[in-house]
Amino acid sequence: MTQDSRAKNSMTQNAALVQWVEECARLTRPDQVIWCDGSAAERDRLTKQAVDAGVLLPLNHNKRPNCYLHRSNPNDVARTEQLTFICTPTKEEAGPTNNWSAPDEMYARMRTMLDGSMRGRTMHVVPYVMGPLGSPFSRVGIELTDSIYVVLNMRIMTRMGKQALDQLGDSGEFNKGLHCTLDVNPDRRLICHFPQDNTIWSIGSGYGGNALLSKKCFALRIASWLGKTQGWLAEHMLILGLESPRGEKTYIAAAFPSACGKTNLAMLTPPPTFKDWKVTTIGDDIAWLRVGPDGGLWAVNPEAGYFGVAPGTSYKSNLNAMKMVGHDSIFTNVALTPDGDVWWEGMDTEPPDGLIDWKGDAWKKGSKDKAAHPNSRFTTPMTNNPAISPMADNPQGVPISAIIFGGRRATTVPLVMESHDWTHGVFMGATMGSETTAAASGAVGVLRRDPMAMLPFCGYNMGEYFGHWLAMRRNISRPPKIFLVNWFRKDSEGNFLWPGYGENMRVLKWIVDRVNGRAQGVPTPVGVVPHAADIDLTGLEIAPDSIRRVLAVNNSEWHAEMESAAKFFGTIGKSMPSELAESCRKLVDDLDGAAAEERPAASR
Ligand code: GTP
Ligand code: SPV
Ligand code: MN
Repeated sequence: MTQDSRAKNSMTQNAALVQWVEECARLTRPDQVIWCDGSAAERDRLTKQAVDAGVLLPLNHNKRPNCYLHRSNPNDVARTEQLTFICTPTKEEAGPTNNWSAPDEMYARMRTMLDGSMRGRTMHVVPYVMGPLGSPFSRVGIELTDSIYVVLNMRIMTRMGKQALDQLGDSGEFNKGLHCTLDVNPDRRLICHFPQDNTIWSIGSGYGGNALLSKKCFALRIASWLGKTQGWLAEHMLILGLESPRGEKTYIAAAFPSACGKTNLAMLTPPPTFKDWKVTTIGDDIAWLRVGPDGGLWAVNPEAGYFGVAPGTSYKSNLNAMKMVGHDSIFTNVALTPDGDVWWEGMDTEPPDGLIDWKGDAWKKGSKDKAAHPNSRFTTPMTNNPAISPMADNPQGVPISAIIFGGRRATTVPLVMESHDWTHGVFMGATMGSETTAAASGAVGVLRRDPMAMLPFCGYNMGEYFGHWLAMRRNISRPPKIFLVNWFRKDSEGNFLWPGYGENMRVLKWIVDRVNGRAQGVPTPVGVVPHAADIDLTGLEIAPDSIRRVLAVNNSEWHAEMESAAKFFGTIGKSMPSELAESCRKLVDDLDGAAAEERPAASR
């Protein structure tokens, strides 16, 4: 870097940072390099530029002030797991659940594609902090990107701009993210992580988790590895606060796979009979957890905004989400109404005449194609959320009393159950399964093992990850209780047995009561499951048969479940902790024992 260009950069004196930006610019050859300061003036300038370039479409500012619609390339509407790599020195470090490539080979391959790739474009330097400013949890990242859409989303999703450079100071410890849109061709799309270098290179996609490098790439894949080496956890978890009518506060973290209800649970509106309960949101997608001075587990949300699933969001299902996307939000791949507003499947209103679909084409009522893409999203600052917790920005985080794991399961898994202890809780998380959703490209509705909802996001060997979870217990003297939930169990006609959404408050109350030793449950081999009478169902119209079925533990289903879990454990190889394989065997024995007990005397 020349004396001259250093003098021109008034934003930072950080030599390591300036040198790295120079290096990336020499490789990609942008026409200009702009350092983002995060100011409102900068946002306005970039927004205008994006509108002029057709990247953003202004919505009706009377109906939805400061809101914009972005349509991505139809080949680029979800994360692409098959094109996502963990590049560690050995394949073993990435483990059998990740795509792996040797770092040198991947750098070389990508360097060829990045050579001169930003010619005619602007490189934006986006400094950001993950976690509350000044928090011991927080980490700084820098994303270099040629996409204005990415910059504007990063501005909402993170604490972005000068504040990040101030927090970084002279330190060379920052995540180095390089993102180049190229020509949005799936053949030239790669999302690559180099944990040992704290580096992410992402090319060929402009969408969500592929391109907003702060999110899944840094805050989960790289951070999970940092957590492993530094003794903390980076998880695909929402964080919520619950306040009982008596003022008792409980904080809960919950891991569900993509598009399985984190955003909805994080900001749920309790049903009328629970109106004196308060639910507040700390985070809706990612939690960083560490052991506090009190020996408990404390969590922060590293993000500052929500990148939420639009379809299914309505005043009825998620009032707070509808309110928060009323202004200052970016919508991606939703449908456009003739009066310049947004629409998606599952909204409260019928689709109006003259609707334009997510691709920009006229959409006809009754069409078999969706008007909004199933993975269409809103980007909204967390400060828009009417239910935001006063603790959302707390540098110390919040103390977690319960951890919930959950998947999308039509069968087998009851509405809720509690683990017997930490190891069993880790086992519950590790054996979790879920049906795939539109959040990643590929088939939807296919059951797969998705341990801790981290299958696509763990930046190192999954067996080591399980080991890290088990080992964390040694440092936690006051461990949270661990639960498994399932909002998605269905009857034989394919209808959900449980109404979900706000009604999930009833399950949260049982969990809070269990944490405080106040609620009953039935011990079963798979966990402690409430009786229908143990869950507060006042004011809920639900058939007694439905509640019985949603809570049922079926022995043969669980045998099949454990067979599948054991098979999955078998694929992990020698890093698989023996305690968990042992838990699996013990559970099968217990199931056999329970079945023998249940058998009527006559058949014995
Ligand atoms: P990511 O942002 O991809 O990580 O997703 P998420 O886990 O935050 O999921 P989200 O809350 O956005 O919900 C995904 C989909 O599941 C939406 O279409 C919701 O309407 C639906 N959903 C959420 N909660 C429930 C529930 O309790 N029951 C049912 N049946 N559907 C739900
Ligand atoms: C997810 O898929 O879990 C998301 C959306 O939260 S994305 O940012 O695309 O990863
Ligand atoms: Mn997610």
